[in-house]
Amino acid sequence: MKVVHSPLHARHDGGKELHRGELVPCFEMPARADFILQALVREGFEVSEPRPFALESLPRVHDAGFIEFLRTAHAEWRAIGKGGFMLPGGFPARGMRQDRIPSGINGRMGYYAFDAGTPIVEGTWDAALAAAHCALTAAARVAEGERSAYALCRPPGHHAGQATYGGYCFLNNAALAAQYLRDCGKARVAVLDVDYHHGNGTQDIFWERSDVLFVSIHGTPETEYPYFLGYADERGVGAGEGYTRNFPLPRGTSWAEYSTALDAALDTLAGFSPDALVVSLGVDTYEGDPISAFKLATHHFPLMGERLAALKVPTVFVQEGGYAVQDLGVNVAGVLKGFLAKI
Ligand code: 6XA
Ligand code: ZN
Repeated sequence: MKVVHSPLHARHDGGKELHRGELVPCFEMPARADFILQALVREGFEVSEPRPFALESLPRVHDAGFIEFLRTAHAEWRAIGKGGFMLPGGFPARGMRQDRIPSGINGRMGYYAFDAGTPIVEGTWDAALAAAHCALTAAARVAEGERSAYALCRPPGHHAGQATYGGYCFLNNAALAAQYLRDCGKARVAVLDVDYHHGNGTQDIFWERSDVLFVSIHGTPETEYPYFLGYADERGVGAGEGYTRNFPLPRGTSWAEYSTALDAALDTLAGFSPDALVVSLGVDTYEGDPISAFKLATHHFPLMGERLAALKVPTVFVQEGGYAVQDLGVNVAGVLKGFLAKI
């Protein structure tokens, strides 16, 4: 399995986030990707840089105005005399207008953001675009016949919706990979999201579609971020009805309960007979994760990889969350090695 990685990820750095009432340094930091890369190189994985893609590959998934906002946001911020990181201070909540996009940069930031935990810095666009290109390159490799590929995406992507950013995510790398596979002729594409947090953005993007199945196992939104999506009764609408499936689990979930939910998710995936699979691979389900509350141990990650291999579907792995920085590499490598052992 080849690894796709871009050093440009490091351009997204230096922000603070509003975390449980305090402004703290971001948990989503460049060292995350460095530790994963080191572990994968140590394990003998071959690493390459992403291929170039036209900007036109993004509007297949994201709104054009949203893309333009992300591309120019920090330059506009600097143009009003500001520097450093940008965080929004107001959102179009219930009872407010959703149909007017403010022209000022502060209002426009609040229009597109859904939290105050996702700072934009000068290099954010370069890093987010490079991450999207990593995911598209991994998808291209699988479309060209490779059994699997891994995109070391940073910043992550699964919270980014059609026209929203948040949860450290700007462009939805997994959704872009899934759409790319569709555009290459894979008729049925499944996305399995195993990150601790619900992939609200991916769900939003494919909500009304039957050609992309979205399945997610995650901490219940009753108590866990992103709080407002990810319940079991969300199943898609219109043509998409039945093509979204959520498996929310309580804080403290250990491997035994997780494994049962994983079996149910895999049954759902197998029932769809996908031509390709995209795995949103967050390893913040790890017991040592500083912002999450499941209890998976390092030795459980290879078991997850083995189960994914049993689907026997060409698979693109896309990196999402995971903040126990020192242990990220071994946990990610564990999933990939477990997968490779069983194909
Ligand atoms: C709130 C927590 C964001 C969670 C990000 C994540 N600042 N998503 O890991 O998968
Ligand atoms: Zn997460």
